[in-house]
Amino acid sequence: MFKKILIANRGEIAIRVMRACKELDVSTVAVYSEADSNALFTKYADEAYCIGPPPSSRSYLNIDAIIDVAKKAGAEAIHPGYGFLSENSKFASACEEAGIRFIGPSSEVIEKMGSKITARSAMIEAGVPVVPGDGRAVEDDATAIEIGESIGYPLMVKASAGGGGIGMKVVYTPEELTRALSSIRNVAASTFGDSTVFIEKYLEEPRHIEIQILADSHGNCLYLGDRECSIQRRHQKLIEEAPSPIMTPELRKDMGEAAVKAAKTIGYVNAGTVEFLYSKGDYYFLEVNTRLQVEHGVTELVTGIDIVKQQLRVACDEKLPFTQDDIEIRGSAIECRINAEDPLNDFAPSPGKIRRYRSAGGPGVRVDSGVHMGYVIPPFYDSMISKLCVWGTDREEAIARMKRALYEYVVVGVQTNIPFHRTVLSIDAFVEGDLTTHFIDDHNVLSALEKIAVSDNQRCATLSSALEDRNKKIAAISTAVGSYINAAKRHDMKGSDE
Ligand code: MV4
Repeated sequence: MFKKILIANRGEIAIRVMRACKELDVSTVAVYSEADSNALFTKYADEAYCIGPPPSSRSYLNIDAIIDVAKKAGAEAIHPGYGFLSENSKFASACEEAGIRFIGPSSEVIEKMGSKITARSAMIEAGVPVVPGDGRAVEDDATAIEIGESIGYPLMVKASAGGGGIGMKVVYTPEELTRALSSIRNVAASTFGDSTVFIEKYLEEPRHIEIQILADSHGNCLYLGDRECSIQRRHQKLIEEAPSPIMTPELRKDMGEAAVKAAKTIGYVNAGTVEFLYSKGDYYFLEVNTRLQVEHGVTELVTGIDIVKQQLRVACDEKLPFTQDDIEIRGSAIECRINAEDPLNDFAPSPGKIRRYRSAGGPGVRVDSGVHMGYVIPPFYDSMISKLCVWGTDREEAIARMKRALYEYVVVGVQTNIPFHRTVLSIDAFVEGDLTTHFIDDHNVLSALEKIAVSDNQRCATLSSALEDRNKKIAAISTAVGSYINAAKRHDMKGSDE
């Protein structure tokens, strides 16, 4: 095992990786921006180095500065977390050239999967189903119209370098197609520096289902089951779960084996995710995420496997300690991403000081966070405060636990999307597992949310004013126990016989 690694990330995921290091007795090196000098992850690390000013372009994306620190500190490997440089093939190759292990797949694999056209053709080669379409780059309008005719409308025009919902457009008629092509080309050229586009059939109300894979450098590759991530807003996932409510042992085996075939075909090593769209009984390859994902925790809860520890093991060429037959899916896990954002103001980020904070706990609850009471959320990065995960023996218990955990969670000082989660969990279609990527629009979640958010805000205001008055001690206790203390009916039995 490595003696020391650098974590090229911040917040909860930096802590998540360092927790695995602590258990494996690996020393940790943090890098941080000037905005994060007091953040928890810098204190959790054994060593921490400031690498630049707050904007990520000048700190968390500064490849040279990070490699310099790794060399200076004697780190043998770098874990990139998610986001930032995690899927940057230039970063992976810079590590390789500096003699530092990149904890992830090779730079070639990252680069190959970064192009949707290359990824798509690799999947066809592996025999994995892809969305009906034309895998070639579209050069001119006449060819596009021909391709459109053969696939049938509606279509989706996608940038080959696209990601995060940027560089794609739905097209319903041939008239719209030419305009969509040039608009996506322009967006792709300015955002990704690559104007290559291709055309696929548009799937109207799919589910987003992904397979977690794990591969070592000895040719062993296995799948750790599935996750469903259909509940998302503007390409931001908000609720994820494992397994998908529609999953059967047969479908899991089918999709899992497809994902493993895909991974073996491209020479994948380390943890990764193969994303699929699922529609009307069929599944179609979408893309490969060559990193540890935000939602890996729900897979850990249902498999009992610590994915980050396995990432470290396979990165130093150890063999996977289990086979596919050892992998069992037990119970059901759900994750709600708790973000500092205002659900009553179009989910605008709500940075600032967390004045009172108490996370949920108790049976089956896992919270991964990088914050604490008194912490000031900086405005420069994403707005995630924590990942609230629950496990239950079945989906019904997991939902009940998540509702209970959301009830316990207290955050005062910044707005959060907790009311959003409470709303979704109260919708019958969610409870029935009837999910699609259009769930939020289809079920009027945002209008139902308004009522819940207003009443939650009142609860927070009561708690927060109690904190200001002379009765500080009681207020402190009630924060420690949670705002729900205000909801309890209290009876004084003094003087009665019992
Ligand atoms: C699609 C699609 C429907 N048909 N491709 C969104 C992110 C990008 N990586 C691919 N995406 C989609 N591709 C075809 N041919 C619908 C989406 C999509 C989506 C996919 C997964 C999760 C949420 C989504 C929300 C809107 C659209």
